Amino acid sequence: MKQVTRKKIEAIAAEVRRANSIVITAHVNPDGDAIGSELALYLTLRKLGKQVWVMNTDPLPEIYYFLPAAREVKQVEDFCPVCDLLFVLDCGSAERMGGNQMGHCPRVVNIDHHLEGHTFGDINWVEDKASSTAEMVAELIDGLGVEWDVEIATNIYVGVLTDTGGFRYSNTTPVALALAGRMVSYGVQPEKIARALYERQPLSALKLLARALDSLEVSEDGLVASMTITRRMVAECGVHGWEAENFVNYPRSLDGVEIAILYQEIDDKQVKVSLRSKGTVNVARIAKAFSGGGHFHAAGCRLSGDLLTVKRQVERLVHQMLYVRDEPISRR
Ligand SMILES: [Mn+2]
Repeated sequence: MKQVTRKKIEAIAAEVRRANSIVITAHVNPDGDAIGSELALYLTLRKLGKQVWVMNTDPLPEIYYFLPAAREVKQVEDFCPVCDLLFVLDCGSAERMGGNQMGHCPRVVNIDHHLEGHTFGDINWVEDKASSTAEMVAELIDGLGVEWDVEIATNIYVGVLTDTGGFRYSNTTPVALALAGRMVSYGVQPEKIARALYERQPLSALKLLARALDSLEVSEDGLVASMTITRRMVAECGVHGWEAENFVNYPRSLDGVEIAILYQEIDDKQVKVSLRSKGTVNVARIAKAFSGGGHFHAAGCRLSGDLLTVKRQVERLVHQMLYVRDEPISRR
């Protein structure tokens, strides 16, 4: 372990020792890494006898209901925690927490692997080489000396698994794979988790996928592919509480595609945009330009405006990022 890492973990452990009441939160639209990290830390701090709450501004996607302690996650729209210590996980900026953000917590610890700002915590532990926040939380759990169990391990495993795209993205490092192996040694069953995450689609979601695939658009040079999900499509397919973000993997899977985009209409005024890159374009920069966040190869943001306006805005920026001089970046 690096010296800096050990120092950060020691400092965080000291904060934990001093605190009685602790709130854990993560970014808006929480994903598997955000939730897995929150719940693993929650279970760990409970074992240390702390009063702990997990609070998010957005609801927990149904797909994660199977996670140990998932029912402990509280959704609070006006997030304004009052506690001794606030943990902010997997969240590049205070704005990405949503709600009233910091609330009334004298101490804030921020643990993340995104590249962004991170100046909002009293302790900011940021490792952009970490595969996931879950990987960092696992190191913290070791540092706190709490005994591992299958519940904690399951949450960590899901964090690493989902943030590496099922061990496919470039952040699938030796450390990430070794950690996953270690979680399996604590009783995690990869087959069971893969089934829970990837093989439980409701029929309505598959119908929505068919509609979404019908909307597939590919740029003339084949480098950019996008799909669109309208509210009407969602209503007509009868989809409820289903997170369609993974559909972005279909345009991503096309041969030759560099950037894949999924547009999801939220309401009249808002569109959710998911971005994936297979090559040289940093989609986090695109998302950040629209106050979103993410990583080099996977990022997202929400834009105000109707679908057409939003598409035009995003496409303009994608075009700028993809083509420097006269030729595409990927062909240089
Ligand atoms: Mn993450």
